[in-house]
Amino acid sequence: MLEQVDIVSPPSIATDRKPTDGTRGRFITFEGGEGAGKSTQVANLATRLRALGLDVVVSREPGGSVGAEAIRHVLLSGAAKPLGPHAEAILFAAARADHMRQTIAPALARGAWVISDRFADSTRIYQGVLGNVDRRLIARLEKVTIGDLKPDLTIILDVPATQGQERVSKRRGDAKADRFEAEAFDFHKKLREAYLELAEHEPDRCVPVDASGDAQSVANAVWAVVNAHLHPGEAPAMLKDAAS
Ligand code: Z5A
Repeated sequence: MLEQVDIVSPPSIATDRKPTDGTRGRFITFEGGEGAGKSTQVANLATRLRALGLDVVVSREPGGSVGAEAIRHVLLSGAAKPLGPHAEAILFAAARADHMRQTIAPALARGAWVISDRFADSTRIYQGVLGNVDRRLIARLEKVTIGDLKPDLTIILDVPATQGQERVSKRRGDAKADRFEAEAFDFHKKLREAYLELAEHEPDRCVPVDASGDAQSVANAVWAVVNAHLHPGEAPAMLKDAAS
């Protein structure tokens, strides 16, 4: 049945500008398990890029646009959990489609550097690998939501599951765990393995960074990776001009 689905490209989500044409901005995503330090490192990288005069848009998933933030609430509250991982994958994709259209594509088209705290790899790993959702469905959802506008660089922050969980529970205090934080320890261990496997399969785009050290040393390691892959200091003047 899946084979009969006719997939059409999404109506031009600004995919007319390719990553290498020199005018489109750059798209960086952060991935990893809970407590890996994604939000911390996204903020740090944004500060460093802005210091170079670049136009930087920070976003997150699920969320990053009005429609996607509404879906985020449904997903993280656990309201969609009884519907099963297939339905959750579709909801994450619906949120991503809005995020792409409203936030990411317009920012890249004007030459901004977009940094997203999680993106499509989270669906591949959480719903695909851990939720056992058919990978063909995941691939097709990806095709209709992001088209050719793939991240230029994905940084996978890698910490042992115990360390990530300790950070999250320290931050949470007495508050209730959300839908995904509440998963068992084994889930978080498999999550880490799945991300490392992804990095092995897509080494040109996905770079694992040891995130077990203090926030500053991780930030330095992230900065080294971004410089090696995307050379922000040498960004064409037109990309920098977009910030002024
Ligand atoms: N999900 C999905 O299933 N499918 C999808 O397609 C997408 C998402 C897009 C979103 O949760 C959930 O949705 C997520 C996957 C699922 N699962 N969960 N839970 P979220 O957005 O609420 O949370 P998160 O993405 O998992 O991130 P997080 O838990 O907030 O962690 P983080 O962003 O990686 O870390 P942080 O907020 O930067 O830091 C956590 C704490 O550790 C904080 O107190 C920091 O001050 C501290 N920290 C950070 N770095 C360090 C270092 N280096 N040393 C010590 N302490 C540190």
